[in-house]
Amino acid sequence: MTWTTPPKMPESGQPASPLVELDHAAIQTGFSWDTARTELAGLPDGGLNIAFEAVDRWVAAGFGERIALRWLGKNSERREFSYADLARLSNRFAHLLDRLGVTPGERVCLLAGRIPELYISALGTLKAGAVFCPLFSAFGPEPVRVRLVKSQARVLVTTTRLYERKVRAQRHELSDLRHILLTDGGDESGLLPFHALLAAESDERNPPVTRPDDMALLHFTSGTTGTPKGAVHVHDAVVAHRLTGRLALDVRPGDIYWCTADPGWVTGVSYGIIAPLVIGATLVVDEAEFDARRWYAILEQERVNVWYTAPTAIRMLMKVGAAALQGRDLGALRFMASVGEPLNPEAVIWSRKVLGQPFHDTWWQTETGAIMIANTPGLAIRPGSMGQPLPGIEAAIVRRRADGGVDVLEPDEQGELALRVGWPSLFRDYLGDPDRYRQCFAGDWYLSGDLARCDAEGYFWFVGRADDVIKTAGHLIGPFEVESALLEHPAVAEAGMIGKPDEFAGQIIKAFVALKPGYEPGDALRKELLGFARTRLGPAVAPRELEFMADLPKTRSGKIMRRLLRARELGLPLGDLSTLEGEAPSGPVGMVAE
Ligand code: 6R9
Repeated sequence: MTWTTPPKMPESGQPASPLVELDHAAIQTGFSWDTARTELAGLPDGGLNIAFEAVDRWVAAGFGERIALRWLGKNSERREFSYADLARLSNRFAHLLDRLGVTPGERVCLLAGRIPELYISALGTLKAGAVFCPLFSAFGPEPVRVRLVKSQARVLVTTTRLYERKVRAQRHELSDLRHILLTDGGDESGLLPFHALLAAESDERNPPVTRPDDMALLHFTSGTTGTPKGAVHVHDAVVAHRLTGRLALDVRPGDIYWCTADPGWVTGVSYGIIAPLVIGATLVVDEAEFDARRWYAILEQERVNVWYTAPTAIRMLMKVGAAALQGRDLGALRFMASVGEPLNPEAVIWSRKVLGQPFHDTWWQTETGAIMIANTPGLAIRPGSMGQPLPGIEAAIVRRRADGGVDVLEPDEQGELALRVGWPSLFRDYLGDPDRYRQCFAGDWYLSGDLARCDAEGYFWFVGRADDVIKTAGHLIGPFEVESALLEHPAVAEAGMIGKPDEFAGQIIKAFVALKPGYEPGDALRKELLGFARTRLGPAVAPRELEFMADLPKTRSGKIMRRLLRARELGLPLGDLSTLEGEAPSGPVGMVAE
C-alpha cells in the first residue's frame, strides 16, 4: 500500500484486517507533509482541530458505535466509551468551558491519573479552541504550583484527593485560575462538580473553528537551568501524530492499542490519546500502576495488537521473569515499541526470546511532539540503536560552531542530534520564554540537546544528554527544581543534583548537599532532607539518595559543577572532566575557571 490510502475502519471484528506492509523506501521518496495532511478530514476553509479528527470525523463517517476507549479501573471496574460517546461528552465539556468564560487560547490544566475524565477534558478543551495542559499526578505541590502559574491556567480539572494534597494550600497564589472542576465531588466555595455540570450541557455542538496554527497543547519539560519550560504545540501537530502512529507504531484502524504512559507527559497525550484515536483504533487504558502479572493479563484478555511502553517497565518485566507470563497467550500482539530512555540491547534480545518478538525503540521529545526516529516495522533492528528518521524527517549529527551555525558531522562521529525544521508537530514556542525557544535553533536546524551518532547505514545511536537534565523511569527532571526545593530547607547552603545509573530506572536522582554553619551531617538530617524534598516535589521528582559534602565544586561565578559531581560519583578519572565540562579544573578547593 502507499501511506496515502485513507484510513478506513473495518466493518466489524478485531483485530483489523491486515494491511499490506509499509514500504518505507517508497514512502520516503514520495513523501510530502502536504499529502500527509490530506489523510485528515479537515474543517471548512482550511480549519483543523485535533479533537474533531480524533472523534467527530469517525462519528460522521458512520463509525460512532466503535469502541474508542476501554477503561480498566484500579479495582477491576471496566467502562467502555464509543467514539460517539466521546464526541458527545467532549461536546459537553466544550460547552462547559464556554459557560465558564474560557476563551480560545486559554489553558485548561488537568491533574489526574488515567481516568475517563482525562479523555473527555482533553478532547473538549481542544474543541473549545482552548489549550490542553496535562500535569503529572505524582508531582508534589511545588512543581504543580510552578506549572499552574506558568501556564496561567484558567481552569483546573482534578480529583478531590489531588486538590487537597497538592493545590489547596497554594490556591491564593494562583491568580489566573478561575475555576477548579472536581471529577469526584465539588460543591464548596469555587470547587465545581465536573459531572453535575457536564450533565447540564448539550450533546450537540457546531464543529470547532480552530486553524492549523492555533495553539492546542502545552507540555511542560525541563532544562538545566531555570523553571520548567512550557512547549507549545498547535493543531497541525495532528498530521504528525497520525502519520507516526501509522508508520512507527504500526497502529491500524480497528486495532486494540495500549500505551502505558502517564498522561502528564507528552507520550501520554500524543500516543496515549491523539494518534490512536485519529487512526481509528480502540484505546485500552489501565488506571493502575505497573504490575507484571496484571500487564500480561491485560495483553492477553484485551487482545492488544499494538503496545507502546517504556524501557523502565521492560526492565521490570525482565526482572520479574518469564514465570509471570506463564500460560498467557499474547497471540494478538503484533507490534511492540518503547520510548523515553535508551532501550538496552538486552531488552530487545530478551523480548525476542520471551515475548516472541522484539521491542522497537523510538526516539522523540516533548519539543518534537511526535516520533522522529524509529525502528519501524519494515526496518531490520540493530539492538541498541534508535533506528532511522521517519519519512518527512531529516536528522543529522552536528557540532555547533562559534558563529552560531552548525557543521554536519561524518558517519560514526559523535555530536548533537539535530532535526531540520519543517515537520508539523515541532513546538512553536516555550510559553513566555521566547529567548529559550530561539536558543534551540541554529539556522534551520532544531538542536535536541541529545548526544548521538549515526552509522554509515543511517541508524542513530543515543550517547547521552548534552546538558544536565536527567531521565529517571522515563521522566525528564531538571536540576533547578530539585535543587531549589532542597535550598529551601534551613540547613542547606548548597545543593547539586546528578543522575546516578540504576539497573531499573535508568538513572535515579542523587543530591549533594553542603550544610550551613551550625548543622552537622548525619543520618537523621539526611532522612529529614530526603523527606522534605519528597513532600515538596513528589516521589517522581525527589532525590532518592543524598550525600553531604563540605562544599560543592563550583565555577568561579558560583555555578555548581554537576558534571564534576557525576564524574566523582562514577569514579571517572579527573582527566575526563575537560571533555565532560568543556573546562579544565584549576586550583584547589573545587573551584575551577569558567
Ligand atoms: C518522548 C519523551 C526527551 C528525552 C530525549 C532523550 C530521552 C527519549 C529516547 C531517549 C534514548 C530513546 N529519550 N527517547 N533516549 N533513547 N529512544 O521521552 O520526551 O520527556 O521530552 O524526553 O528523552 O534524552 O531528549 P521527553
